[in-house]
This record gives sequence, C-alpha cells and structure tokens, in this order.
Amino acid sequence: MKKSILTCAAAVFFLFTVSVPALPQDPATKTAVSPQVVEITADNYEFTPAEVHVKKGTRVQLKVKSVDKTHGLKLDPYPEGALPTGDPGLRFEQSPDTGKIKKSETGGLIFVAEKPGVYEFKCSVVCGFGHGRMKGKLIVDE
Ligand SMILES: [Cu+2]
Repeated sequence: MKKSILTCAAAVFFLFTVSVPALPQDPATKTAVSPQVVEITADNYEFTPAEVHVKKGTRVQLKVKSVDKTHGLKLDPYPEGALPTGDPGLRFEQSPDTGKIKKSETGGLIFVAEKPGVYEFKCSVVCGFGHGRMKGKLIVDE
C-alpha cells in the first residue's frame, strides 16, 4: 500500500515537473503571461480573418466562433515546409484541435508561438461541400 502511494506521488511529481514545460512568465509576478486573444469566426466555409500574425514568443489564445453550423479548427504545430519531427514550432497547452464547435458557440486553442514560420489551420469537422477549402494561416513573425 505504501509503495503504491509513493509511486503515485512520484507520478504526480513527474507530471508537474517534467512533462509540463514552463510557460512564458511575467518576470515581476512569476505567473504565466496572459495570452494574446485572437478572435476568428467560422462561417460559410471561411475563417475570418484567414490570416493571423503573432510575434514569436507570444502566448496566444485563438477563440473560434461558429456562426452558421458546426465547424472546428485544427492548427498544424509544424510550419509549412518543415518535417513533423522534433520540437514543434507551436507548443499547445492542450490539443491543436478545438473539436466540434456548434453553431453560435465558441471554442479555442491556446499555445506558445515558439518558432517563426507559416502554420496552416483548417476546419476539423466535415461541414459540407466547401469544407476542403476552409483554411487559413497563422504567421509567426520574428
Ligand atoms: Cu469543415
């Protein structure tokens, strides 16, 4: 019994110290910097804006609102032209995919833009005939 408690404590310690990378911190308060919020609407097979610029090192929250029907947004963690190996250029705090966002609802992603480049996002829910062209770009500037 004691051993399993120790194992559990070790696992919790590991989770909090090793697998959760440090977020950008405010040097004065030592707390995670509040994210830059970017609002995107998903409507009629388009994301608006379809091109978003953020600066390298920024913690970003994408807020995605579905207007006409259920959509989703999936953001590639690797920049265009890069092989999907090694450290990604975007470090997500949860998933790079919002999952289903129903009509009139808002979903979101939160990540740190670590490497400059162009990152594609697209609709992650098969939403109709225009689904395949429902794309956009996140550009991380130096
Ligand atoms: Cu879609």
